[in-house]
Amino acid sequence: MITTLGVHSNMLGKTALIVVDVQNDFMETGSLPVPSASEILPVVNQLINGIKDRGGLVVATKDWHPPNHISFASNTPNGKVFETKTMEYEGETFAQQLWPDHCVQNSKGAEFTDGLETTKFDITVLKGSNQNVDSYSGFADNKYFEITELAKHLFTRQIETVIVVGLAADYCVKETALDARKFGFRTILVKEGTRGVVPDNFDSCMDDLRSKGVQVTSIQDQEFTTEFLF
Ligand code: VGL
Ligand code: ZN
Repeated sequence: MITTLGVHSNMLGKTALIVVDVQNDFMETGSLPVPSASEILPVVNQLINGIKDRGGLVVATKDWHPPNHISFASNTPNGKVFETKTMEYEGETFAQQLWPDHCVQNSKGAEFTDGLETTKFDITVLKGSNQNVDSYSGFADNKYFEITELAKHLFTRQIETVIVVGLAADYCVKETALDARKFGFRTILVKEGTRGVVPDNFDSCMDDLRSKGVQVTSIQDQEFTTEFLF
């Protein structure tokens, strides 16, 4: 690994960027559109290049559902998109929000969106593949039946700081950031690098994350760019 002298050298290699679910189905023309999703792309790419150039790890997640997934309204009798249903699996009862079919394994909608710097990704973590339980976080399913290999990769690399961006702010980005905190990482969310399914809830979502120990920052913040980008 290349190291440089000076104030930045203490972070080299210790930072991971997690790019959450920047997939066609979450873009404006996708099946589960996040308003203004494509606006995040320049910021996400800047972070991918910046973190990568400085020896950090770049990880992407993909929502990766089988066609019969529990979260699809089409798989629940009388299920309506956006309503919440009570589900049961492995003796646990839980609320499950219903969604349009999205990110079906190997479909076009599940592909990373054009314009994303995917060649820089070190690792892609798939989630949501268990038919019976949803997985918003890149670290684990919503009921913690199983964790993904994401934490193992971060621990193997002795990552200390995790920067989270992607889609959607109010679901998968939020839960990924909260789990990053729970797994012990300093966790930073770059607000220009994410958008919410429900834009009106964006500010309260950021407040909630802050109250739980996630640092919410701006790509304009000098302290942030000095530490991680330049
Ligand atoms: C997501 C809803 C359902 C997300 C994934 O990536 O935020 N939201 N599946
Ligand atoms: Zn999903």
